[in-house]
Amino acid sequence: MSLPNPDNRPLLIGPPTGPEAPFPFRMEGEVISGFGRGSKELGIPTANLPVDDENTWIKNIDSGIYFGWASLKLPASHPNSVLYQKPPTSEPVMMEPVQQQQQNQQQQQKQEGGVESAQQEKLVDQQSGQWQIYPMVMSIGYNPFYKNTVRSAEVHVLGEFAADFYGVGMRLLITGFIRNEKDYSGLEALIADIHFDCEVARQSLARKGWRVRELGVKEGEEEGELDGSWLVR
Ligand code: ADP
Ligand code: RBF
Ligand code: MG
Repeated sequence: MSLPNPDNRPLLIGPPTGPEAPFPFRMEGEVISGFGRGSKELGIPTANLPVDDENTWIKNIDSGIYFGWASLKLPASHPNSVLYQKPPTSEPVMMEPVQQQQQNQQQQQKQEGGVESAQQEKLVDQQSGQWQIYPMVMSIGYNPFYKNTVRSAEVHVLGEFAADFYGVGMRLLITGFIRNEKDYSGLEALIADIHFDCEVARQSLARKGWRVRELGVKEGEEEGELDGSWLVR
């Protein structure tokens, strides 16, 4: 793929051997609502993390655009979860009698239990989630283009999601710094730069010194050498 690159930015950050000190950084939080500016409509949804006073990491990190790995603890009910099982459709499906009996029982229990058991189910669902790793780009700072007065931390996960994941636990392994935040004369230039950031992350992280071991080996690839165990613990 060839992207417009008017500023002649490099596509690879750092040496092939892997992240350089002080990287990698670790961060963790639950995905919250952001500014609601319609980043999703621009094709660049960003999962926001809380930036409060207790979160000392955010105070101590320079503003800018970073890249690395994100891990999401997707509940089994999320369509992208590896544990996800499609809900029964309205079409009649053939079922084994025992399975049918169990399902009827479960449905009845749900009706009898009311709100309390629905909450219980949500809790169990969140606990039963499984960490899933994706490459990511993130922005930390004041978004000069929007002149924010509060500092934010937002992550664009490089993956396709069939549903939102607000409230889900997210862990980050930040492997490097891409660039400073910029102001732009128009939205298009901002979007073009973000698309380039995504490509920088994809290509930089594809190198074996930067790929986390926990992703396993894909055909034609060497095993990653970066320790990502914290992302799935
Ligand atoms: P908000 O202003 O609430 O952050 P966005 O338009 O930035 O709204 O959308 C962010 C939400 O979109 C995330 O919280 C997440 O639930 C969902 N989402 C879907 N795909 C992605 C993705 N690839 N990266 C980040 N968030 C995504
Ligand atoms: N906002 C800025 O004002 N300046 C930037 O240079 C900038 N770079 C970004 C890079 C990435 C990878 C991401 C995910 C966001 C960036 N943002 C930046 C934040 C952006 O303005 C915000 O996500 C908007 O909501 C997008 O419409
Ligand atoms: Mg957002």
